[in-house]
Amino acid sequence: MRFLHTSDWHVGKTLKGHSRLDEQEQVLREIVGVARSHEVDAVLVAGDLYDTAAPSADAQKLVNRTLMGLARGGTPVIAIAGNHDHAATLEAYRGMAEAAGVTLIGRVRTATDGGIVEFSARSTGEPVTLAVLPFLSQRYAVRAAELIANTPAEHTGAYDQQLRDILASLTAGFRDDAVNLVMAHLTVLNGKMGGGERTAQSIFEYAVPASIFPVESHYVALGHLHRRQRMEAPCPVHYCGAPLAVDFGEQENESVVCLVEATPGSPATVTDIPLTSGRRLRTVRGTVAELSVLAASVGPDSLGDDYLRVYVKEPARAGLREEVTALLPNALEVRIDPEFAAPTTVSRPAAADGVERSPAELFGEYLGTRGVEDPRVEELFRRLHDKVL
Ligand SMILES: [Mn+2]
Repeated sequence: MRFLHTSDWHVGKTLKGHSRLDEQEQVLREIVGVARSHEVDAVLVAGDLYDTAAPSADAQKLVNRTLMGLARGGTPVIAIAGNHDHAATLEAYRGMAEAAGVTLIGRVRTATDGGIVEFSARSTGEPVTLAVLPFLSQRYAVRAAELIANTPAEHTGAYDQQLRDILASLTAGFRDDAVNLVMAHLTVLNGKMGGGERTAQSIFEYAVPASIFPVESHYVALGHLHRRQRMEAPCPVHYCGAPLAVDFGEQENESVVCLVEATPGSPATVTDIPLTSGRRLRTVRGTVAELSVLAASVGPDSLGDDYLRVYVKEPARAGLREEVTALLPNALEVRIDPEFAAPTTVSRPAAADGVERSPAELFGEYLGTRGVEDPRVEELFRRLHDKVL
């Protein structure tokens, strides 16, 4: 069978206040075109369809139209909630989406209640078993493990153990004669971030080893990290990445959708189909004089309509920003190159080991400076922080 794997559309995401809905529309139309031209048997959307829990009507219209476009002609489309999506809203539209051939999974479900999606591949008749795991917050993971995997609350381990238990329960129904697939929205250890992810829900306590996926999986379709990458694992575990760079940190990512061929007898083969829609994000550096040369350049060096982050290699002065944006109207971010920035009197404490610390760790340090030693306070902070996000 042949299917498409995409994720992290982040429809509604703006860049420094600029709507990108038209670019999002172009790239999603491109994905629908890829699905049609390759006559895929299914489309897997691995979460973060939207950028916020309360997307605009225009954003919803675009996502609905895309899902229906993918499903047209009877192609099964299965989409799970990411950490940016409003899981309960996806669940609320589940029945209506089903009528359009779209399976929405907002919350973690048991195998018998939608946690496993089964269908036959149209092109080959092969049975397909797909285990679906939407984003699961730490706050809800204990309860979910209890519900899905019957793990008594007092016996649940850490987050990765809870996910392992849930996946084991969902994939228990994998069959030798079927194409066995997993789709999840989560962070795998050693995954490379694209740059635009919410740090707090991507690293530290939220990272799980790739070994939590059963080796019988023919393919594991992941969402959450925005960079296209294959993870080190005994079975094929892939992030397809975001189809449109959502922030300047992601400008080096190549945008693709994954076209996957799988059969019950062999591991999947994956072909990256490049996506070309949308404006590129680019970082440029130089003095005002150098930037004006850049602005005037034509041919392959032309900046085109790329969105720009500009580092000015001159000391700050009044009117500098206006000068730069007059030269480069697509500059969404203008900064003084650190080399020319005025020295600050207060330096931000850097982590000794060079590793970025989680909010919980920073709060723990703060408590230390106040002489507070109470694990309940740290736990409460973690829960509240999780809830706020
Ligand atoms: Mn995400």
